[in-house]
Amino acid sequence: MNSLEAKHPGEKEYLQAVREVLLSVADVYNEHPEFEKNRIIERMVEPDRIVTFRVTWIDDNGEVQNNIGYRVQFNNAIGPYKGGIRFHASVNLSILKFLGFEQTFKNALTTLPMGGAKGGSDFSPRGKSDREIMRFCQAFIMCLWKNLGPDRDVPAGDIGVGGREVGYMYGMYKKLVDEHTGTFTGKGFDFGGSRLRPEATGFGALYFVENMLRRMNKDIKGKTVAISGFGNVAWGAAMKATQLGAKVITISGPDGYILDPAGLDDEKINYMLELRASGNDIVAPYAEKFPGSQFFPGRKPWEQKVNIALPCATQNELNGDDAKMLVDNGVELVAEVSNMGCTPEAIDHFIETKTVYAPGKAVNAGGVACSGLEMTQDAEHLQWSAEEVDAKLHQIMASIHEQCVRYGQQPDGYLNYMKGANIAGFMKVATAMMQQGVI
Ligand code: 2IT
Repeated sequence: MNSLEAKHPGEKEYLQAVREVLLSVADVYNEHPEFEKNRIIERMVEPDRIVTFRVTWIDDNGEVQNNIGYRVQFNNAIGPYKGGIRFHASVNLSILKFLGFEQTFKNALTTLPMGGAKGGSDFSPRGKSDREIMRFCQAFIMCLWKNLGPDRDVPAGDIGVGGREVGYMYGMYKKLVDEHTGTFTGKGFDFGGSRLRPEATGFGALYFVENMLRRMNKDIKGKTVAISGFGNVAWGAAMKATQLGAKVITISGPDGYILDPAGLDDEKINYMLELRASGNDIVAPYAEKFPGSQFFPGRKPWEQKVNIALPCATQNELNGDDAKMLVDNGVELVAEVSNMGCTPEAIDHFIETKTVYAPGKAVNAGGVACSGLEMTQDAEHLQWSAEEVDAKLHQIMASIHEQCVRYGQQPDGYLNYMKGANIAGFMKVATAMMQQGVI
């Protein structure tokens, strides 16, 4: 950790993600001297390759715009590089390295053969026209396409990149290689996408939560749920939580959060899509549209008393003070759906108070798992029904939960999901690296 900090000063998200995993795996690492001998940790914490490029495009006023693009190909020990692309003003190398590192272990947990990667740009889709988004996506892929391929590196969406952006990027990719190889997941169903891919991250998270509750002899019906965010992940989570009989009482945006004591229903969940499509990145209009709900500007939903908390927005969105409020208010379960949604202080507080908490790399793995299923469908030139995909998603989430139990069970009966997920993911990648020699 010291040498990594010296080599990459200031990359705080990346160093945070690495520290969490290294602390979790210390014991098993020390049981395997062959890992140390082969410098497995030193090799695992550095990305295999980072591609960075200038993306130049022309806006609607005819002005030339420049952004920075990146692809971090982190680790391909267990399969082709796989992971999303993020378009957000905050994107930098530290954030993409943390995401690529997390993705490597998450993908290992899915049981599917996928390595880890992440990419993106500091391009902000906020307020951009459809044509501007298209031109940017095309310019981005013109810089990156040579590094991609169905058995090499398969991108997908993340924050700021949904079906529309994937369509524009894949369109340009396909034109350049002149082959329909499915080298992108989250594509539209009409050109090789998988059923349920848009819903998969949120649905998978709720299937994972059902497994957690089952172990506690509890039922999700009637539980109150706080969700943060209002993007694709929050949308899928709200829909499945509601279908399973829970009551979702919050969503949030960069401008604040909405409290809706009546709970979200189909109309309100659909309205989340409208809010997002507006491109303004705010949730305040929800309170004007649905009487009985209330907007709290500049605040986070974790101050509400709920049974279940599901961070679904972005990294470090739930800090130590938020964790204290949730625990003091008697929260029964916290499942991180965003990547690294909780700060180290928040996680420490959950573990110290024996609060049931599971990390993003386990809870949100349903998204990339469904991407893996999309790759399989593309490779066999078939498309499966929603029922078939949903059944596989259920199995995969149950398997991830089992892996957490296997490696995370503590002597006092507390299940440390973070430790379980980190060790299970680490062991799979480390074993694959060992078997492939020193490369
Ligand atoms: O964080 C994630 O797992 C994603 N953004 C989805 C990645 C993927 O390749 O589907």
